[in-house]
Amino acid sequence: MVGRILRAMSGFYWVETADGVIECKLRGRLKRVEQQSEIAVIGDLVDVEILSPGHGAIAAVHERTTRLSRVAVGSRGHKEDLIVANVDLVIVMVALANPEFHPRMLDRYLLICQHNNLEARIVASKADLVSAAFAEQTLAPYTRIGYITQTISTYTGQGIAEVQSWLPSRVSVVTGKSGVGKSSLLNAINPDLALSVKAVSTTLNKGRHTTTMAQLIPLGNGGYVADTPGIREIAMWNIPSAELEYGFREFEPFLGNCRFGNCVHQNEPDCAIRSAVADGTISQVRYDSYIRLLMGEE
Ligand SMILES: Nc1nc2c(ncn2[C@@H]2O[C@H](COP(=O)(O)OP(=O)(O)O)[C@@H](O)[C@H]2O)c(=O)[nH]1
Ligand SMILES: [Mg+2]
Ligand SMILES: [Zn+2]
Repeated sequence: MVGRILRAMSGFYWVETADGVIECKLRGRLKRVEQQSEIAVIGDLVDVEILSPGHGAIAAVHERTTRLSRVAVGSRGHKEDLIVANVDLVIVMVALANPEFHPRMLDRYLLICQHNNLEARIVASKADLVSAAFAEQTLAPYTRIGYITQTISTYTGQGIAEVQSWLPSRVSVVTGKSGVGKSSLLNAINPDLALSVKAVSTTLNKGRHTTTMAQLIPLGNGGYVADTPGIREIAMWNIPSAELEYGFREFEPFLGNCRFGNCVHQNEPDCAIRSAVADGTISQVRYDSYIRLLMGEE
């Protein structure tokens, strides 16, 4: 029987099958195979053998179409830390206010998606706290380079139906810094979820980390969504500096046009990227993000 892993914890996997959700462990022989990355993660399609009602074993993991991963902290790119398999869409959430909008964080998430070859769309939340003009101006650098964006408010309901229309028949991941309203959005989309929504701590304006574990939620329309842990986990992702430029999709037409083949577009002469920034073809905000990431800054 084929199923999809919805949740994984301490060697147990909850697999959605035609017979309902089955609690599984891995077959011994799967565990013995040396792996470059996790053997099974949420989103994986697996073959399940039923052992007793509601219990089974994962006998095989199907080949993954896509993966959302980061490099394990400290290992400098040697071990892949896979978060979700078979992701079709990443919804990157940013708040327009409270916490204050920072392009750096958004660019970091977009970079991760670009690097994993995953489609990313941007949801800008808490539209009720800002003017429509501010929202539009904030998103302009992204719509201009082809990102689909949606401004929402879970308080007024603005934009929720649009985001909902993205979800059927695909696996989506909702990601973004803690406190931007991920759980609120998922609750608005599917009130049955009743995910916990915690107040943003006002002292530091740093969202609290309330979602502890990623899980895939079946929406009943062939769609699944995962509410992934926020910034602490995924923002540690480390991309080699030579590969950073590929994470910025608007750089692509200019790559290869610099005087030096190994140009990192920082202060080399005759740099095609820097001249595109100078004439406004590439946005200064995005270029600044690139430089910060190049310098290894948070
Ligand atoms: N003003 C405003 N606040 C929101 C909105 N959506 C969520 N919030 C608040 O933002 C805080 C964090 O929400 P939560 O869904 O827990 O964020 P998460 O950490 O990303 O899951 C809570 O206090 C919510 O009430 C919104 O559309 N407008
Ligand atoms: Mg949450
Ligand atoms: Zn250059």
